[in-house]
Amino acid sequence: MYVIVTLSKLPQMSKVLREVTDELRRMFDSARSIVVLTGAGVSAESGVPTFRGGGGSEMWSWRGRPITELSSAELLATDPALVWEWFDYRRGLLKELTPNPGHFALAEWERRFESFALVTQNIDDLHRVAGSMNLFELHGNIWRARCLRCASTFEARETPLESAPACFVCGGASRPDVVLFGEMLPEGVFERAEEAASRADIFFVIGTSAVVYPAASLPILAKQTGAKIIEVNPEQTDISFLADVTVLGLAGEILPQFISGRAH
Ligand code: BJW
Ligand code: ZN
Repeated sequence: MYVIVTLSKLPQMSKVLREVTDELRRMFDSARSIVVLTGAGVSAESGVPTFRGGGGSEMWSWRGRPITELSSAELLATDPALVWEWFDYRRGLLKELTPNPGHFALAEWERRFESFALVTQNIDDLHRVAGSMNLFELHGNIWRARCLRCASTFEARETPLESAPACFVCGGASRPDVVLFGEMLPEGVFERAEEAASRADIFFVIGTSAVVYPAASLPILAKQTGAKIIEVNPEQTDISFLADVTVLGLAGEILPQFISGRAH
C-alpha cells in the first residue's frame, strides 16, 4: 500500500533510447555518486538463464516446479535434499561461465567514480569475478553454504555434490547461503543498500524485471531522494515508468558505451 501511494505522487516521464547518447554520457560523467542495481539480465549474455520471460510473468521451472516453489523456505523445511539438488544443478550450469562486457564495464565504473556501489540480486558471483568490490549481494551467493546449526557461512564450491556440505566449524548440516522466497535478506545488507541509494545522483536499474521486493523498492527510494533513474534492459519493466531514461538494449552492449572512447 505504502509503495502504491508513493508511486502515484512521482512524476511519470520516461525517455526511451536505443544507445547511449552524448547527453546521457555527459550526465553520467558529471555524477558524484552512482549506485547500480542489477538482476539476472546482466548475466544473461554470460549464459546464465534469467528467471522470468517476457513481461516478467513466465517463471523458470525445473522438473515441472516453478522457482517460487523450488527456492522457497517451505521446501527447505520439508525437503532440504531437493533444495540442494536444485542448487547443485544451478552450480553445474554456472561453473564454466565467465563475466561478460557488462560485468567488466561496471567494475570499470567503480574505478572511475569516487562514490560507487553495486547492489545485485544475482547469486552467481560474476560481478566479483569481473572485479567489482563495493558489492552488496542482496540474495546471497550460490558458492557459499550456511550452517543450519551454528549459522556460520563458508565457501562451498564443489559440484556435483555427493552430499550437503558439512559445516567447517561444528560439522552441522548446511543449506545454500541464498535468500529464498519468504526469507529475510542478510542482516544489514539491505539497509546499507538503502543508505547508498538515498545518496545517489544516478541510480541505474540494469537487467532486472523489478518485481521482487524489497530489491525493487531501491529505485523508488532513490527517485524520492533526488536521483536520476537510468534503466538498461531490452524490454520495458515494472519500473520503466519511474525511469528518467530507459535504454532499450543488452547490458553487455550498452554499459561499455558509457565509457567507450574516453581516457581514464
Ligand atoms: C536483460 C538481458 C540483457 C534479459 N541485458 N537485461 C512487497 C510487495 C510484494 C511482495 C513482497 C513484498 N515484500 C516481500 C514480498 C515477497 C517476495 C516478493 O517480492 N515476491 C514478488 C515475486 C511478488 N519477497 C521475498 O520473499 C523476499 N524476502 C522478504 O521480503 O523478506 C521479508 C519478509 C519475510 C517474510 C514475510 C514478509 C516479509 C526475498 C526475495 C528473495 C528472492 N529470491 C530469488 C531466488 C534466489 C535464489 C535462487 O536463485 O533460486 O532471487 S527470486 C529470483 O528473482 C532471484 C532474483 O534475484 C530475483 C529477481 O529476479 P531478476 O534478477 O529481476 O530476474 P528476472 O528474470 O525477473 O528478470 C530479468 C530481466 O533481465 C528481464 O527484465 C529481462 O528483460 C532482462 N534481460 N537479458 C539486460 N542481456
Ligand atoms: Zn556450524
